[in-house]
Amino acid sequence: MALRTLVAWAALGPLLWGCALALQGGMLYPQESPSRERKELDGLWSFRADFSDNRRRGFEEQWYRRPLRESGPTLDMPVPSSFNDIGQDWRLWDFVGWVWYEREVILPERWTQDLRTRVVLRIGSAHSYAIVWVNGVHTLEHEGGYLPFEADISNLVQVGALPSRLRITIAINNTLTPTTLPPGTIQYMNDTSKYPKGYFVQNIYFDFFNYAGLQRSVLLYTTPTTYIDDITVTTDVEQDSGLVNYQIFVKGNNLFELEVRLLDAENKVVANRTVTQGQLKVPGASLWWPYLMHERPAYLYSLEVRLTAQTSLGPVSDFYTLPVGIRTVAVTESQFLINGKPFYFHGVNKHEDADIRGKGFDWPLLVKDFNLLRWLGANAFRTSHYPYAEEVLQMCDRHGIVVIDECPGVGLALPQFFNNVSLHHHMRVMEEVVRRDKNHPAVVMWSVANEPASHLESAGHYLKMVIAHTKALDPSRPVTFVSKSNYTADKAAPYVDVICLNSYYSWYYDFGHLELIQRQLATQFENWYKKYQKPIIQSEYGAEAIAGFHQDPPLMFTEEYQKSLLEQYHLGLDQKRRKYVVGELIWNFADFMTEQSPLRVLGNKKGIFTRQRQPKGAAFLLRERYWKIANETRYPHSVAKSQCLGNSPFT
Ligand code: GCB
Repeated sequence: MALRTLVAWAALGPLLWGCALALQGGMLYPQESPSRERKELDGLWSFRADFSDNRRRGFEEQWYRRPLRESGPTLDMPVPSSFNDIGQDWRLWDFVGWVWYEREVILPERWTQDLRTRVVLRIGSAHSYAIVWVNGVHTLEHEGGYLPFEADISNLVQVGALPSRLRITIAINNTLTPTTLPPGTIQYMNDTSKYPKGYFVQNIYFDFFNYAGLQRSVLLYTTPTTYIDDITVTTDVEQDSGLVNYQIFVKGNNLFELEVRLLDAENKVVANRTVTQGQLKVPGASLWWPYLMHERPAYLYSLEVRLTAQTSLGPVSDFYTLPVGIRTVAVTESQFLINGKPFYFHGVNKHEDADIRGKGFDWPLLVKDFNLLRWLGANAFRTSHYPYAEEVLQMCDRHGIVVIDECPGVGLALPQFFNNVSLHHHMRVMEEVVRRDKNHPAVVMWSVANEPASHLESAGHYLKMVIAHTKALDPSRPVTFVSKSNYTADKAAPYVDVICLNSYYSWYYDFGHLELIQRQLATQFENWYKKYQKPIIQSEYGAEAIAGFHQDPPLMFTEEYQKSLLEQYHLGLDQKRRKYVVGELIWNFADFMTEQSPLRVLGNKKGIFTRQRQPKGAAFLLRERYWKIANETRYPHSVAKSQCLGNSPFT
C-alpha cells in the first residue's frame, strides 16, 4: 500500500500562505461574539429587472443614485431566493442580463459613532457578476456566483453626522460567457423572418437551471479595527495525540497579544498558546469520524482566539471561535483513508434546488435534507456542481457527513472555454473556495470540475494547472475532477488523486438494456484501474423516474426501471467495492429544475426523492443498501449495531 500523495503535497506546503495571501484577506464566517455583532438583511428587497434592449438602462439612468422605486416599477423580492420563479411575468423566468436589488437599513448608533468599530457588508453569493453601491457610492464588484464577498464600509457609515439610514443597491448580471464559470455563450438569432431584431439566447452546457439573484444571506457585521482576519487550521494524528496546526492572520495593527485556546466539547481547555502560528497537542484526542464509521462520530473541538491591542483611540479586543475536527485524510493506490482507516463513500449528489425558492438558501430545506440523508444512511455527498452555502458545510461538520467540495467548473464543454482568461479565473475561484471551506473537517477532497472536455489537449493542460494550484493552496486534501471521458482519451486523469467517473449505462446508451450494465461497468473499472492504479469513485449513475409511473417488466421513466438499473449497478459495484472502488454517489438525491428541452419533463427526474422530498421506490432500495454497507464497514467492528432495517434507525 503506497502512501504516495501526502508526501508530495507536503512539499508544496510553503506555497499555501503565498496563495492565500494573493486573495488579500480571509473570509471567516461572520459570527456573533463579545466583540462582533451581525445584522442579517434577509427579507424583502426592492427588485427590478432591466428589460431594456441593451440591458443597460440602469447604468445609463444611474439607478443606484436614488431609491430604486423612483426609477420605475419595482417588485418585492425575497432574499435569499432565486428571482426566476417568484414573479408571474414569464420574461423573468429565463431573464438574461442585469437585475437590480435594493434595500434600506438602519444602523445601530454604536456602529456609526464608535471609530474602533469596523462595519463590513457581506454578500453570501450573487450569481454571477455583482456591483454594489452603498448610498450611491460604488463599493464593490465580484465575479462568480456561489461564493461570498465583502467590503469594509466603515468610512461610508462613519461620516460625522448620523447617516444611520443606509441604502444598499446591488446590480447582478447572470449572463454566462466563455470566460465565466460556469461558461456559456450568447447567440444572436439574426434571421428576422423568425426572430425580432436583437433577439438572443443564452446557451449553457450543463444540466441545471441557471437560477440567479441573491440566493444566500446578505449581512452586515462588525469587528474591532484591529481584528482576526483569518485562521487556517490543519490537523494530524500522532499515536494517540491529535495535532492542531494553526495560523492566525491579524489586520489593523502589528502590535497585539493573542490567546489561543482549544476547548473540548465539555468546554474544558485542552491546549493553549499565545503566538500567531503554532501547534496544539491533544493527548488522547477524540477524532472527527464520519457518522456511521465509528461509534463516536463528528467530534468537534473549539479553537477560541482572543486578541487584544492598543489603538490610538484606546484598547480593543476581538474574539473568534472556530469549530475544529481532528482527522486525517490520505489516499493510497486503492483506498481512501480517514484517520488511517478505509472509507467507502456511500452517498449522493445534490443540487441546492427546490420549489419556488430556486437555489435560495432555506433552513427548513436544509434540515429536511439532512434528515433524509440520515434516513438513507448516506455518509457523503458531492456539492455538484458548485460550492453550497456555508451553513450546509457546518451541518456536515456537526453530523459527520463527508463532502467532496466542487467548484462551479461545470459545462466546460467547448474548446474555446480552455483559454488563459478562463484559466486564471478558474484558479482564482479555487482560491476563493479553499479560503472559504479550508477549515471544515467534513470537506475531504476538492473537485475542480465536472465533466470537462478532458479528451482535449488544451483541457489537459488547463486542468493540470488548476489541480496543481489547488494542491498548492491546500496540501492537506486530495484533488480530483469528475470525468466522463474514455480512459484512453482523458488528458487530465494523470493529475488527480482519485479517479471520479460518471457513467449512464442503459440510460443514455443501450437504453432499455439493463442486462448490459454489469459487463460495461466491470470493463470501465478494470480499464481505468489498470491504467492509473488510483482509487475510483463512481461519482454519478442513475435513471429518470417520474414519481408514480409504474410498469412491469420495467420501462424507462418508471420507478421500476430506476430501481432495476440501480440494482444492476450495485451488483457491478459490489464486484470491485473491496478492491479499489472507494465510493458510489447516486445521481441524484432529488429531482431538480433544468432548462426547457425535449429531453426533460419539468426538469431532471433522476432524483430518488421528488423535488418535494418524497421518496420514490429507489430511495427504499438505496436505504437498505447504504445501511447494509454501513453496518459492514463500521469501525471498530465490535461495536457494530445493526441499524436501519427497523422503522427508526436513530433510536
Ligand atoms: C451528468 C451531469 C449532470 C447531469 C446528469 C444527467 O453527467 O454531470 O449534471 O444532470 O449527467 O442527468 O444527465
